[in-house]
This record gives sequence, structure tokens and C-alpha cells, in this order.
Amino acid sequence: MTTNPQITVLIDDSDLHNELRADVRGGMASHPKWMPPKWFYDKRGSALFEQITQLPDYYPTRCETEILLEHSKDIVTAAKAHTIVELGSGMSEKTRILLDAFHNHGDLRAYYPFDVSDVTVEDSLEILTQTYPHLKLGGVVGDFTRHLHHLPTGEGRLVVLLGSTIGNMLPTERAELLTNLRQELKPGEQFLLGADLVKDTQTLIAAYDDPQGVTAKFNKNLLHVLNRHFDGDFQPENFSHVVIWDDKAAVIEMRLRAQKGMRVDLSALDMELTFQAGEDLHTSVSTKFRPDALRAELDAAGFGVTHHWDDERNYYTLLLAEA
Ligand code: AVJ
Repeated sequence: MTTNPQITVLIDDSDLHNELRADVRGGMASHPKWMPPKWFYDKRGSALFEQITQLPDYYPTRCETEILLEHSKDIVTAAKAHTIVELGSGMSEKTRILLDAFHNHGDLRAYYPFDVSDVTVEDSLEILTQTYPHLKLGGVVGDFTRHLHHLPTGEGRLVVLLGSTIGNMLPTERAELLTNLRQELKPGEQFLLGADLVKDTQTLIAAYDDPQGVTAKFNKNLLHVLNRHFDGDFQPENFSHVVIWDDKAAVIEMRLRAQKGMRVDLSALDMELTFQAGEDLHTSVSTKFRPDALRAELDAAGFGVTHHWDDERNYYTLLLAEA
């Protein structure tokens, strides 16, 4: 009875390669040098992030899972959705908690993962087809910051954005995403957002600077990605993993600090980079939210927050908002 899920492909490997090239040309010419965090996630980077989610100090994934397990029935009842679209779905692992709850307590008819990685969308759909034979499945390979006008249609949609992915975006980028999303939705359609909250500095730093060194490896993986794409000669061991809490902006920053002066060749780009000793390459921001401020951002985009569910320690929150 199942038909093969239809996948809409809006970007391919060569688009990604070109985008990475543009980001290198822009970011490496800036002061300070910086790169957007989305380039960590090649095959090795994704596996390292998977390991991060299992670290004792990296609490966000566990908190979000705890909230989903504890409140999935309430979420189903409140959201009343027939269609789920998941942005940045990855392998849709946590989503399965929601899908199961909708199966038991709701009337869900369709699920659409939306992710930049074609392999990820294909693999997750293949697994889901077997587990949820009654669900209509489809997917989008695209960048939700650019391709939201390709949001799958369907009755009674719930768009979900989990994993504190929104924390990776800058305030203006968030405003743009939320506004665009609100515009895509019909009044009454829903948005479920997972976000990490401000808490004591020690806990925040420890989550990004584990003694096992997995996050350091993940951070340095960016340099491996650049070497591979552009025939580069970065020596990742000559950079150290640096984590900074910026209280004013409420962001955890990750950086790679040059341990000595260096020249780095990116042959395929005809580019030679110079690093001074101690110079930082900024590799990511991870925003931590204050509940009122996050609500205000959703309000400003035309959403109304109707529910929120937090974990026991108030480390993390799931917001349900209505368009
Ligand atoms: C997947 C972006 C939510 O910022 O917490 C984990 C990525 N980086 N450790 C985060 C990440 C370093 C993660 N997000």
C-alpha cells in the first residue's frame, strides 16, 4: 500500500560546494575571520555531533528528548495537526517520539522532512516508510533559510524545528526565518520550536568544552572539510578549540585559535590565508534564550505562543506557537 516517498530536490552537491566557496571567500577575508556553522556536518562531522549528543556534559539533546517523552500527548492534543513538516530534520530520531504520540493520540496523515542533506532525507524516509506504513511520506532537500516557499502543503500543518537549531542563527536571520515561515502558514497552523535557555555559565561552557575532546574534534572538522573541498593544507593540530560565553549577546561562541603564525594554502581557490599567532577563526554561535525574549521574537513575526513545555531543571524549552 505504500508508494515511494516523493522528494523535492532544490540543492545538490555542486550548489553546496559553490556556497561553501562563497562563504570561504567572504568569511576568510573578514576581520575576525569567520565561517558559518553549517559546514561542520559532512559525514565525519555528523558522526561527531552524534557523539556530542551522548556526552555527559552536552545536555540539550537529552533535555529535549525528556520534554518530548514527558509531554508528547499534550503536544499532540494542543497541535491538532494532520501534517508535520520538520525543518533541519537530520535522521528524524526525536521526531519519532512525536510520530508515535500522534499515532496513538492524534490523527496525523503526513510527514515531510526538510534538510540540506539528500542522503539524510533519503535514509530517514526509508526507515520511516517501514515503521509508519500508514503515513504519507515525502521530503525536501533544501535550505530552509532560502527555500521555505517550497514548504510542503497539506491539511493542518505543524512545522517543527528542534535541536536548538535556531540558536545557530543570528538575530536578523531568525527574524527573517520566523517572518517567512509565518507567511507560508495559514492562520491556525502551528509551529513547534525547541530552544536552549540561558543558565549558569559553567554548565553552558562545559557543554561545548568536554574533557573527552569530542567537541574540539568536531570544531576542527571544519578545517578537514575545507582541505577536502579546496585542496587545502590546514593542519588542524595547530589550532586549539576555544569556547567563550558572551553574556550580553547570550551566545556560546566556538573558535579555532592559531597556536602559531601560519600560512594556509587553499589551492583550488588560489587563496593563501595568513594566521597570526593567537588569531581566532570564529566557527559558530549557539544562542541561549531568555523565555520572554524568545516569545517576543515569535510575536514580532506574527506568531502567538500558546504553550510551552520545559524540562525539570528549566534548561531547555519547547514552544508551540500559532500562525
Ligand atoms: C546542533 C547547533 C544545536 O549549538 O548546541 C554542539 C551544535 N556545536 N556542540 C549546538 C554543536 C557544538 C549544536 N546545534
